[in-house]
Amino acid sequence: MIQTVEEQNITAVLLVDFQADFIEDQNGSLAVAGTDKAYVEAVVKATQVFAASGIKIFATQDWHPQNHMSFSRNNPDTEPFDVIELNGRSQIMWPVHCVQGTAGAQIMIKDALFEDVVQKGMNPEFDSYSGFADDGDHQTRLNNLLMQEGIKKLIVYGLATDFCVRFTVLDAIKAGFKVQLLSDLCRGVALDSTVEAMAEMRAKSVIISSYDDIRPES
Ligand code: VGL
Ligand code: ZN
Repeated sequence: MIQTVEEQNITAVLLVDFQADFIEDQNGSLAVAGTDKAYVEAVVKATQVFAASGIKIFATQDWHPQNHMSFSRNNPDTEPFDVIELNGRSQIMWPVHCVQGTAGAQIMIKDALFEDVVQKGMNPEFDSYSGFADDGDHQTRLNNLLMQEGIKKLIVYGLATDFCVRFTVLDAIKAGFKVQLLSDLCRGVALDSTVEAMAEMRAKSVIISSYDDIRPES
């Protein structure tokens, strides 16, 4: 529960990659299991309630060029979900997803609800699961933006628990933010990596709760 005005001012929601290509209900190209209509409605509703309560809402958006190296299509002799060595790192080969300007890249909540949307994954050479920085250590706008707004605590949910939520949350902790993860508003790509991601976040003092635990009065 957010109890005081002070707490409300330093707390923001960070909605991670809630985009059509990650959503079954939208026939997304990289649809995450369990992203059905009920899931989508729950995320939309929760975000509306947070916004109505005066909490600022920020979002990240996976925003790849056509030639992004994380796409299996751009790496000869690979299939989606293969893992290959690329520039000295291990890289999962993803189906083409969240291509800049396409319907699949769209966030499933109207823009007006967001204070700001931070795009990531634009450099074709680097993947960027984290909303804060890509695999080449190039920072996005996110940290400066949150600092400027005086944000100290983030309520995080979205997609996918074991990839972009996980690495965004871990970078948020590293940057000194308190993080509360709403696990009922997240879905993961695979069960084992989702279990691992939850354990890793919990070990870094991320508060794990459900939306019902903190739902503002409405
Ligand atoms: C994501 C895989 C590739 C995510 C983004 O949002 O979790 N996963 N790109
Ligand atoms: Zn991506």
